[in-house]
Amino acid sequence: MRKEGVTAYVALGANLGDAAAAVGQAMDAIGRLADTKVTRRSSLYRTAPIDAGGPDYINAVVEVSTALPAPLLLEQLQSLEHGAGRERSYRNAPRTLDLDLLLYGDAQLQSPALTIPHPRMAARAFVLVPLAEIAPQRVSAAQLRHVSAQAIQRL
Ligand code: A4P
Ligand code: MG
Repeated sequence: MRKEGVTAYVALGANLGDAAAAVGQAMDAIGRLADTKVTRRSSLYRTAPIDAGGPDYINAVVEVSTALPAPLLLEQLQSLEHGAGRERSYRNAPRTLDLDLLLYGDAQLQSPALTIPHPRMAARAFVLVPLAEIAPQRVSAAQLRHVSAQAIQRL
C-alpha cells in the first residue's frame, strides 16, 4: 500500500469530558487513516487554556508518515473531530477534540482552509513542548524560551 511517505506533525487538544481518553483514542484513529501511520507519540500534557476559557486542556503531538496530500489529511482530521462530537460554536470554544496540522514535511502553504506551518504554533507551549519531545530538530531553544511562562505539565 505504501507510497512515499511525508513526515507530518499533528497537534491534539481536548478540554471537555474525558480529555485524556479523547486524545488517546484520536491518536489510535489517526493511525487507522488511509496511507498513514503514526511513527511517534508525545506524552500527554496538562495545559492552562491560552486565549480561551474553560477547564485545563490535555494536549499532545503525533508524528505521522503519510501518503495523503496535506488538504486531504486535514479533511480526514476534521472528520475525526466531528466523530468525537465536536461542535464549532465559536472560535477557541472548549472542545472535545481539536486536531491541527502543524507541519507537513517542509511545505509552506497559505490559504484560509490550510496554513502550514500552523500560524499560531510558535506562540504556544502546548504545541512546542510536545513537538520538541518527539522532534527536537523542529523546535529551537529560543522558541521554547519564548513560551516558557505558559503552564504545562507532562503527565
Ligand atoms: N486551518 C488553517 N490551517 C490549519 C491547520 N494547519 N490545521 C483552518 C488545522 N486547521 C487549519 O479551525 C479553524 C479553521 O482553521 C479550519 O476551518 C481549518 O480549515 P477549527 O479547528 O475549526 O477552529 P478552532 O480550533 O477554534 O481554531 P483554531 O485556529 O484551530 O484554534 P487554535 O489556534 O488551535 O486554538 N489552550 C490550550 N492550553 N490548549 C489548546 O489545545 N487550543 C486552542 C484553539 C486555544 N487555546 C488552547 C488550545
Ligand atoms: Mg483547530
